Amino acid sequence: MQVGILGLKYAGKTTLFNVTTGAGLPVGQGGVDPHRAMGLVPDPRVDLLSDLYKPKRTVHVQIEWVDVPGFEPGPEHDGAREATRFLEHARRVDALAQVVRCFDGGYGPPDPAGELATVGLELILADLQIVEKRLEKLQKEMRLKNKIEQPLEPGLFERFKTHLEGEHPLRELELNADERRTIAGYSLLTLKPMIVVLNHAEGEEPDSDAVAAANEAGAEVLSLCASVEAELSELDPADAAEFLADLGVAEPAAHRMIRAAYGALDLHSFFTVGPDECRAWTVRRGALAPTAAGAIHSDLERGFIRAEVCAYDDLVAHGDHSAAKAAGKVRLEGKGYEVKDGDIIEIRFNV
Ligand SMILES: Nc1nc2c(ncn2[C@@H]2O[C@H](COP(=O)(O)OP(=O)(O)O)[C@@H](O)[C@H]2O)c(=O)[nH]1
Ligand SMILES: [Mg+2]
Repeated sequence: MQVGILGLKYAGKTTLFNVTTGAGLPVGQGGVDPHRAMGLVPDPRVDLLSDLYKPKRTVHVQIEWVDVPGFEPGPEHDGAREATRFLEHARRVDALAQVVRCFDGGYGPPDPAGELATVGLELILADLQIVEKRLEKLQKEMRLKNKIEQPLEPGLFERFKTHLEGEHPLRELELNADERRTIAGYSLLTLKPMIVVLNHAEGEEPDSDAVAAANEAGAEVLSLCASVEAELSELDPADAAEFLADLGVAEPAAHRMIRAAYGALDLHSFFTVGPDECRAWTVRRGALAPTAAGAIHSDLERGFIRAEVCAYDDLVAHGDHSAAKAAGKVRLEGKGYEVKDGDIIEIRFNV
């Protein structure tokens, strides 16, 4: 599962990529190469479980980040080439995180709403191109064979075309499960989940016009100062904690941002605990217990009998697993159980 960090040049994409992955790349280069790396999804719940169990190992979930080359709308032909490059990379990721420059930083007065509109329009035009091509193919198919293999497609793509021509992202549309299945293979950009990261100068407030514009595009909005987050991520944990305490916040803004991106991928976490290892695992929302077991090991899925489940909040409220059990908060669940975010699970299996 990949999240693409995209936006205009000098918006702070590589700075943010360094924060999410610890890659330590040079910033301010306006480089055109994509970078990719895995990064931890910080989860205070895992840390607390780790404090409780003192395991030999603590393991967080990881997701992959792609630092997509920046888009700079310059002279027409150059702009077009840059657009192609950034669109190609955006096409291959599962969710988008657009970074918007709200600081000056010597790059000129920021224009967050304008940046959102520029990038948003590129994504819309790219989708429109795909939709129009597909409609032409469908018309040809109709002429030659007098029938259409995917009967849902013509109506759906006509609807998409109208919507995109109105300069609206497709994520605004309500689609049913059949429609989603029909278009799953087209990697339409404006259907991908998107979060918007408003990148501020230190100590500045979110820009209300930018927030409104991002909300309108159907995106989740977060504000942070990427360069402060970068400094913070380089401190050792004790110094970082002290720094945050001075600011009166519980955790770095980047942690919330990473979790928002993780959530946008439609993923959530369950935990396993014990003296050897406390660990967060990832499953799609809606996944059933045997799938969760399979995330740990294929044997656990194959030989799945039951899952012993305790909600994270219940465990914390009662202090430990045996107290939670005594209070009736540990359940035995079968194959049809839908795993919830924060479930602490032990799989019973037999192979
Ligand atoms: N003042 C300020 N500067 C930032 C911030 N985020 C990034 N920068 C600086 O802006 C420049 C461009 O950042 P970079 O991450 O390379 O942008 P990219 O082109 O989008 O990858 C660098 O010099 C960063 O140090 C921020 O939040 N505030
Ligand atoms: Mg960069």
